[in-house]
Amino acid sequence: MLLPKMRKLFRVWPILLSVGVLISLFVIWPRQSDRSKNPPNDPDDASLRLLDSEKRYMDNRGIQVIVGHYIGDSVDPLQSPNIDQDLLNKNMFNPRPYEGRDGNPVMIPPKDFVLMKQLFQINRFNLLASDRIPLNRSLPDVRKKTCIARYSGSKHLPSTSVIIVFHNEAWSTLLRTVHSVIGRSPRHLLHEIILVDDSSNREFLGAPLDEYVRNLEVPTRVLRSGKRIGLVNARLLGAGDATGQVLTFLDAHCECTVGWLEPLLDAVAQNRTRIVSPVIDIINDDTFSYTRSFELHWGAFNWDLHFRWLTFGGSKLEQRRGDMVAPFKTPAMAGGLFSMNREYFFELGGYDDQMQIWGGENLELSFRAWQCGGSVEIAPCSHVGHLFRKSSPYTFPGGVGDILYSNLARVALVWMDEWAEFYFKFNPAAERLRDKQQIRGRLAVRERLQCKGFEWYLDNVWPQHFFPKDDRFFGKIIHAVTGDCLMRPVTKGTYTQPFGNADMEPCISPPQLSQMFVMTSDGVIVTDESVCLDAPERDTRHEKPKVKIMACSGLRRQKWQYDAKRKTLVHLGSKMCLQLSLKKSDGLVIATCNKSAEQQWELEAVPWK
Ligand SMILES: *[C@@H]1O[C@H](CO)[C@@H](O)[C@H](O)[C@H]1NC(C)=O
Ligand SMILES: *[C@@H]1O[C@H](CO)[C@@H](O)[C@H](O)[C@H]1NC(C)=O
Ligand SMILES: *[C@@H]1O[C@H](CO)[C@@H](O)[C@H](O)[C@H]1NC(C)=O
Ligand SMILES: [Mn+2]
Repeated sequence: MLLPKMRKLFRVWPILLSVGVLISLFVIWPRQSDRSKNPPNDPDDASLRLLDSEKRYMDNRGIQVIVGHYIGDSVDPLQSPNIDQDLLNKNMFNPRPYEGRDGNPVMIPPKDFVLMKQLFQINRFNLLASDRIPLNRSLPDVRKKTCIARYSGSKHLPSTSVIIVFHNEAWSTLLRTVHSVIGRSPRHLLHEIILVDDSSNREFLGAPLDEYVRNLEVPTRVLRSGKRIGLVNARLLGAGDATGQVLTFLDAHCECTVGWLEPLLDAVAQNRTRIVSPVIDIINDDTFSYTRSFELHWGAFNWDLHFRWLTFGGSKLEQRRGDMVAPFKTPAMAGGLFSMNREYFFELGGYDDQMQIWGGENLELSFRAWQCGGSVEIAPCSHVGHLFRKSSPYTFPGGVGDILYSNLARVALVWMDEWAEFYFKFNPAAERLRDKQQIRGRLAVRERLQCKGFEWYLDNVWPQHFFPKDDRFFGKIIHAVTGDCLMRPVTKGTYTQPFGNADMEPCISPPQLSQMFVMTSDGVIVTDESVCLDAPERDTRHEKPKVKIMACSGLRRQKWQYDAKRKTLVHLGSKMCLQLSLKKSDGLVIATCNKSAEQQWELEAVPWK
């Protein structure tokens, strides 16, 4: 889901470690010269390590955002006048035995830079590098020892159909996906591989591909959609043709690591209503180096319904200490890579076939699964690399906006009850498309399965959520003297921090989400993107410690109490009061409570539905 808004991902973001220690990291844009290091070779060390290549895919909490994006094609004739049809139709796959071995970066010599840059335009990744890497390159075994032990038994597991949808994907990335599946899955667990061609026009993806897959050692076939039908319908086409007990969906530019499949199938075998995703590692789009990513992220979404990775907060991490390798539940999945029981896929209503191209289908399936009795989980022992691109221009008629917002409007209308109103109220782009949606068929699915409501989902699946609710405050936090509104740090330009010093600005009308805060019944002041009003419990250096907006930690330093009579916001950890220091332009601080007007605040509720 690379939306224009989400292109803001590649920035300088700090990250909050689970213990609440803040470490600021700075993004260094990888150049051909700064080679990413090898993946960490001691995967048993669960501490969070971030390599250069990893940092640029971070969202605002320092966590990578998966792009459930399947379009290989990105050639804009205006931007790339030197790319013609002959070049596009040429398969330039030209492997060298040792390139990319063990997931190492490919070094392109300077003499090839011009060609490299030209070919980069075709798929928005370094095609020259990809085409030099063998289809069966080796990758490091990134598993923890406990993972190897857990899945070593020759238990009986169901077999899977692997479904890979593509549109104008490069030969080398597509077939490296296929070969990594074949080479790193126990043969008896692979029922078949189904490639679904969503109307590609590259010549090499036609008859030559049919010919190539005929000789593979696992039954593999190519289904052709005939016309452009989009990710959701292409996946439905593949699923309808599959006969394995389990369906496993992969993007067309992945590389599976050893042991990737067993944890997914084992989880589905234990409970057929589970939808299980692997941990998504990173294939660098410049060098094709392989980087293991942190295992304990879980997926959710922000107020705009954009997918986000979140880290385990303190107590949630504690719960996991007992078993760090078992699959864990997640409110939402990234969407590109997952396994589920085939019959259950259809029982649960397949996909919403009126969703176009891509975007939103991951949330739709996540909500549907949870609200209708299933679950969405991540198997931390399963690792699959995914090629993340810095940019994915969109070449579908109608533009990315309308397609995405139509899809999200459908998700909201069918599954989110009153929270749909919240979404539409603050997202005019989706509101505009709301009345165009025919959703009767999907509401019938919800009815047939007697699914629970969105409130149940928020309370039970994602109790840490930051959405408004009737039992919490939602609205503006206004300073009594200046009349200004508390803001979350907004993003300006490409490199901005989503959190930092809390800021005050004139209140905007009509109300904007950047000035909206939720105050929960246990005193957390939180806003979109799961960032919280934060102050130190004890600061020996400063008489008036600064107040910041930081990733929510669940710690006492982020708990507040509003005294409606005195109009003060008392910081529970320090017993001090939130103060806007006007004279010395200290900004927002906490200071000893003293009834001064600088410490007075109005909480102005804003209707959200
Ligand atoms: C890849 O395949 C080639 C040709 O079949 C073979 O020589 C090579 O050893 C294989 N490499 C790996 C890492 O398996
Ligand atoms: C399967 O998972 C669902 C959803 O988490 C749960 O309600 C159900 O009890 C589980 N079934 C079994 C047999 O464990
Ligand atoms: C409260 O403290 C501030 C400095 O922190 C001071 O400027 C102000 O005069 C005090 N107000 C009262 C009412 O004591
Ligand atoms: Mn992808």
